[in-house]
Amino acid sequence: MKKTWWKEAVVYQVYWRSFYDSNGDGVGDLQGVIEKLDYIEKLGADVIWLNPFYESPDRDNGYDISDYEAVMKQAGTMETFNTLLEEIHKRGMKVILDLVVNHTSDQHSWFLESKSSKNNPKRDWYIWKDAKNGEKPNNWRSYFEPSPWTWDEATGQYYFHSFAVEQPDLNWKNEEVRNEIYRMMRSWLDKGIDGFRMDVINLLAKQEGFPDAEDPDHISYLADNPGIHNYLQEMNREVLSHYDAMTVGEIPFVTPETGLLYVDESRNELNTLFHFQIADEMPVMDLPKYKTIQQSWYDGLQGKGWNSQFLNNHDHTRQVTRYGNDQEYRVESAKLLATMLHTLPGMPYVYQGEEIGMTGVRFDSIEDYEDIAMKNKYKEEVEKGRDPQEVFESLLLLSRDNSRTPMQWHEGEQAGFTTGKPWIKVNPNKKDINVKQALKDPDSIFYYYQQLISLRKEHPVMVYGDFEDLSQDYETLYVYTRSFEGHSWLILLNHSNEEQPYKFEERCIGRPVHCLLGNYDRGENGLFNLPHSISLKPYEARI
Ligand code: TEU
Repeated sequence: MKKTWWKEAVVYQVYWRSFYDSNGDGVGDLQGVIEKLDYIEKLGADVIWLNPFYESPDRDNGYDISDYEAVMKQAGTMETFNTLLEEIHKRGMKVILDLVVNHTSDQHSWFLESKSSKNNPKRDWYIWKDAKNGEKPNNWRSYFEPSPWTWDEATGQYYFHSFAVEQPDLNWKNEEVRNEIYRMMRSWLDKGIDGFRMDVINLLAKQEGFPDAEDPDHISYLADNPGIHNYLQEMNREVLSHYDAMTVGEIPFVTPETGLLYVDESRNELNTLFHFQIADEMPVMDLPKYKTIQQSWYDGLQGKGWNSQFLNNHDHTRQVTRYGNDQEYRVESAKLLATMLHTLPGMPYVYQGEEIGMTGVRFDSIEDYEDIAMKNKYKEEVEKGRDPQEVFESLLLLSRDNSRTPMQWHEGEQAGFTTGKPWIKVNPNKKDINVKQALKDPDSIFYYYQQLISLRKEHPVMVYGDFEDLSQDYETLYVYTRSFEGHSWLILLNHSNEEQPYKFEERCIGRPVHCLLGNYDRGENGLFNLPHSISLKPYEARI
């Protein structure tokens, strides 16, 4: 496939409100990101993805935007953003912004106008429907609420929201809406940003007529509807094709077949995608399933489109807690997961704090949590009469706050995140897990990531190599090769807390190899011939 800068990049996700607070108000900010750019540069990341920092009432941590072209007070000012952009570029890095255009805030002036009367010129910018026999227009659920329909008393209609009540969906059928969004995108690109992470981008098109769902709890009816590819091709034609920008679509509920339609290079839509087959179908590590999902995406996209690799982000519990072992093998398993994500085909994403092995969190009470998804679900279930403690417990593992606690810079007050009171509590394990300590320890997870990232710069096999799984018969071992221009890498991963033997295939035995990187084996053995079998230590990873 054609070489491009973004295929070779490693992206570092900055959830700025939890990254570094420069002014002591308890919320991270863009100035804080500027002050920590040297840290990100030291890690070696090429691209920074910044979560939304636009003006917003902040009901869903910035994903409810009230002005796409202004900076939210807590984050800073447009001047701070301009400086940040300049400082990122000065260091040879790039930056992509979150594009949230499925919905706006209910405080956006467009929605306020739309809602003001049935004949307002912007009425059709959102999705309004009459009641059906005095009831809601259909039986659907929304992501964050029991129903996606909210009644507006003043104008006597329901409006539609895929997420919270405060996040009305835009009507993408309306050409004025599309043109206004394209104009806004161009204005950011003209400023010099390097691309977009596109929030739930496959939700833009809605099902014609909003028919009732057979299984209302399975909300896939919200996504991937007819018309979506016309919008994205139009967006590409009108905006993206005029810039050297990268795009990654957040695309829930797709398979490799439907996912390919978004990223097939010949279709001119998006560059790459986040699919959620792993996050949605694999609550804890299930390696055989993981391998099957990886294989199907590899087969589906091979030679046509580009994948992304991630196991956590601001919505998904930290990977070492969910898919590794955050207790006795925290360091080993964090390195193992990193080895895997950086050697599987696709762009690797590092979510802030992952590079020091930050873990999920368990606060004592629902009061300590901020996540609107969790809080709404808690309320809904408790109102049904369920036991509050039981509901609380059931929401802990996947609460989005698991990955939203402040970045742990050092062991002191508030982990060095803020001098004030943080908007969300710091994880009590800051004493053992923090940046200061990681930078002092040559064996730390941080330096392991640094090595992985620098290997990518030297070895195109890591980016463009063909993939072959050599471990279909193993439950807890993942062993595969990447091969490119006569050069082969062999990756061995033991996803268990017990030592595991692995037998090489006939064609591998005796081949000369050396260890490039490992979380136990540091390559001191030099060149050796592959034996018939080896034994991998708990959570051992080797390239
Ligand atoms: O997330 C959308 C979302 O909830 C899903 O993509 C989910 O992660 C996936 O289906 C797997 O279960 C985005 C943002 O990342 C999130 O923070 C926002 O709250 C949401 O959109 C609304 O803008």
